[in-house]
Amino acid sequence: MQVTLIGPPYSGKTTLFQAIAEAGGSKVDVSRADQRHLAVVKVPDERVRWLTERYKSAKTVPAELTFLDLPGLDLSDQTARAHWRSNWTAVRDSDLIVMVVRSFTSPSVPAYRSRLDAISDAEELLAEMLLTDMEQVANRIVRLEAQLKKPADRQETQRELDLMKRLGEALENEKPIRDVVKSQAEEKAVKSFAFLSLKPHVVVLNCDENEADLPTDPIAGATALRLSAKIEEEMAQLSEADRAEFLGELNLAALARDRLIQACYRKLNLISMFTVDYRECRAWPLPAGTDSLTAADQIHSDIARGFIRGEIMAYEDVFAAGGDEKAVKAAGKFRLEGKQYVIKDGDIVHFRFNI
Ligand SMILES: Nc1nc2c(ncn2[C@@H]2O[C@H](COP(=O)(O)OP(=O)(O)OP(=O)(O)O)[C@@H](O)[C@H]2O)c(=O)[nH]1
Ligand SMILES: [Mg+2]
Repeated sequence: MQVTLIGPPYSGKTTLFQAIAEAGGSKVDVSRADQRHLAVVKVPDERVRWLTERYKSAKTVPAELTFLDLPGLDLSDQTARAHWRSNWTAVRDSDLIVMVVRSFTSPSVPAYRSRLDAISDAEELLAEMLLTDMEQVANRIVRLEAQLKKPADRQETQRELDLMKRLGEALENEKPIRDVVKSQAEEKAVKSFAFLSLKPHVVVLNCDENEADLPTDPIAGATALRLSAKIEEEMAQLSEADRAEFLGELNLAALARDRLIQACYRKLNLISMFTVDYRECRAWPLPAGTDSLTAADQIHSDIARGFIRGEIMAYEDVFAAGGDEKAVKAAGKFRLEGKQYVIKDGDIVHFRFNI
């Protein structure tokens, strides 16, 4: 799963990206602002840490997300805007969009459009995404209308044309495609276009240090998070111990970057299933609603092929019992589930199989 950071110039995308990338243990070269940056990041999860310790697992494999940092999108300059257009392809290839908008004050960093207005910046980005989708829809309509003149597949062409016209109308009324596509058939019909306004998005308000960590109302209908990219980046450079001290001084419970990565994970509708023994503790990212058989197949196709039962315990129950599996069993909280059981976030599983 890929998360892409977009935003106006100098909003702090790369600064935030560096802090995020550090969570993956990867050093990234961000020396060129006009380049794309990519990092695979470990999703922070206290449960994985606890399970590794409890089962003395030799290896830990957390869930991962890929983050992509794109150059700033300057909509105030038509040449820059046109130049940036090729980047939309990368955004289309991603699963989630994080819009980073500036709300920090700094005399040394030029303000986008010579003002500081994070909400307008986010709205402007959204409007640009709708416009980009609209162009795509309009092009498709022209093609379909031409196709309609030919005898083949008229019914299907007409059906798609009707759908595209409906999408076009919604976009003109400033509605995202997400709000229009209802049925599974329609979802399938639009999937290959990878429309921007069909993707989930999160807004990050990059604000001054003293305003970080405050709760925020949704912006333009999207989940919003406040943080200071600068603090995050500085903290990412520190050792674990220094970081804890620094967090304490700033009265912060956790790194905002961790909250952001977790928010992305949730927004992608992913849950974590765990497998754990002395060899390995692993978090498996699964789309919410995944059944046991599909989950087993993720681990190994043989396990799905010879599936017998899933032995399931909830992390919460194991944690509450201090890791004493016998106590969990005695309390009737150890379950055997079939192929259709829907895996829940935090389920610790062991699949029995026979091939
Ligand atoms: N004071 C302050 N400065 C910041 C913050 N975040 C970023 N900056 C500064 O703003 C400038 C731009 O930061 P970048 O992270 O490069 O911004 P960007 O969005 O990647 O910029 P482009 O990729 O060129 O669009 C740098 O000088 C940063 O040090 C912040 O939270 N507070
Ligand atoms: Mg940048």
